[in-house]
Amino acid sequence: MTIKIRQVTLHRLVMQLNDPFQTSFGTIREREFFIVEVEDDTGCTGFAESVSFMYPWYNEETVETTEHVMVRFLIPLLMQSPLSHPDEVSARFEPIKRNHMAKAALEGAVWDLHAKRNRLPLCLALGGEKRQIDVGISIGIQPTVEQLLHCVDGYVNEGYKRIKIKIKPGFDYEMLKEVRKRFPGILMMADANSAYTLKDIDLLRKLDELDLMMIEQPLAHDDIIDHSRLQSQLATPICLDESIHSLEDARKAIELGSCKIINIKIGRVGGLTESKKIHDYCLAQGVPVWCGGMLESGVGRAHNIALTTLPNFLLPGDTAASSRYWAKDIIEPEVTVSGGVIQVPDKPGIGYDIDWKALESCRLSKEIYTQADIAK
Ligand code: OSB
Ligand code: MG
Repeated sequence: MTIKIRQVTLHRLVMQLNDPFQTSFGTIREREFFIVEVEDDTGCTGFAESVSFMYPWYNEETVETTEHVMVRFLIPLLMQSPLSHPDEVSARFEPIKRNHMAKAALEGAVWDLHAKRNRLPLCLALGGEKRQIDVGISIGIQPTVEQLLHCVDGYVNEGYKRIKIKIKPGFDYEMLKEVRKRFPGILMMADANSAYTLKDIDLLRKLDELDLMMIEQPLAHDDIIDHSRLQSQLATPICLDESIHSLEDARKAIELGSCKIINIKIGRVGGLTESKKIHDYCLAQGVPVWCGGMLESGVGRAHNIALTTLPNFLLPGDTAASSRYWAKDIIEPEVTVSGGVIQVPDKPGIGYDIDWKALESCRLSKEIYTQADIAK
C-alpha cells in the first residue's frame, strides 16, 4: 500500500492548564502547540501533536522552530514522493539534523493515517500487545510540603500506580522524606530535570534512604559521562530523559552504565519508529522503559497510550487522565484513568475522535500546505 500525502494542515492551538506546572527549569501555565493533520490521496486523514514548548527550556526546540522546520523542510520532504510504510518517514527526514519534535509530529500523523487505512488500532500497527496500561502521575514543584502531601494524597486515592515528584536544589531530600514518611508503601520517584551536578553527590546519595524507584535526569541535559559516575555510586536506579534523543544515545548510555531505566518520549526521540527501536534495544538489554509526557492534549496522549502497549514498557508512565490537565480536552471521549489503569481503545488509528468544536475553540490559526504549494 502506498501512502501519498497530498495535504498537511497545521492547527495552532493554545490551551490553559488547570494548574501551573512547575519544574526545575520553569513554570508552564498554558500549552501552545500544533495539531498536525495529514491527508492522503484517498482522503484518509491522520493526526498527531507537536510537543515543543514556547521556551527552549526543556530542549532547544520551540513552537516557532517546530513550525519553521516543518513548513520549510519536512513537509516538502514528506510530500515529495509516496511512502510504502510510516517507518520510512524518519529515514526521509534524516538529511535534516535534530529537530526531533518537529519530525515526530509529522511522522505520528502518518502513523495514525496508516493505521486507519489498515483498519487497525495504532497500538496493533506498532506491534503492541497490552489491552490496558498502568499509569502514574507527575507532580510539579509545590509551594509548600503541606501542599505537596495534599496533592500526593489525592492522586494516591485516585489510584495512580506511581507518584513522580519534581525536585530542585533546596526542594529535594527533606521534602521527599516527608512524603515517604506519610506514604510508606507507594511507588515513588523524583525528576530533577537536570538541576544537579556531581558536586551534589552527597545529597544525591542521601536519596538512597528513601526507596525511590528511580531518579530521573539528575545531571546535565546533554550528559551521559557524569551520569555513569553517579550511577556507580548510587543504589537508586538513574532514569534518563533529556539525555536520550535516539537509539544510538540509548546504546551509549546503557553501555556506559549511565542509567538503568529509560524514559521514552516520542517527540524527544523523533517519532514512533525511533521509539520502537529504543524499546526493542532496551528489551534485548534487560533495561525497562516507560513513556514520559509533555503535558500533551488528548491527541499526544493517545499516541503515548498506543506506544505504551509494547511489552518492555514495564513501568507506569506519565500519561495521566485528560482531566488532570484540561477543563476540556480536544478528543472524544477524553482519556480516563480508573484504578491507575487506562483501557486501550480498539478503534482504528489513535482510537479517539477529534472534538472539532473543542479544538476550534482553542485554535489560533490554521495553515494548509498542499503539493501545489510545495511545487512553488
Ligand atoms: O521531565 O518529564 C518531564 C512536563 C514537561 C516537561 C518535562 C517533563 C514533564 C513532566 C510531566 O514530568 C509529564 C506529563 O504529565 O505529561
Ligand atoms: Mg523528565
